[in-house]
Amino acid sequence: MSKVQELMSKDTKSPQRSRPDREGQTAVLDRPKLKRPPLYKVILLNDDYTTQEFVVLILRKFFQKNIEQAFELMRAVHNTGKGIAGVYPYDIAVTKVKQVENLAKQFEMPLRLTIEAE
Ligand code: TYC
Repeated sequence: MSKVQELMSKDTKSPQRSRPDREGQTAVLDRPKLKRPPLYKVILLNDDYTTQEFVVLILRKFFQKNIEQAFELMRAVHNTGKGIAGVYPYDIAVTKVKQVENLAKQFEMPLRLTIEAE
């Protein structure tokens, strides 16, 4: 087998941990191991003025909840002060907070959200 054939025959798709036969060898042909991005909780905060209906709408539109999930979470936030709307990589979490707070502003609702590292 030529050097080129040898190179082509190597399985570059499997991560090294699934190749015990290559343990201890330099992993130049393996794909770099990708770390998953850290995740952040988008936390919905209760207030006295945002309508329950608006919160349910937000949870359906931005956080992919169905009617039952949205209503249950809205009631939980109403009763306890806060609740997790969703968990996302940082940029997505930040974008959701901005989009929701912008829409709330347009509807003159004081709805607020925060972000917390998982
Ligand atoms: N407490 C609000 C009311 O009774 C409803 C509400 C629920 C507001 C959840 C914000 O994140 C919230 N109208």
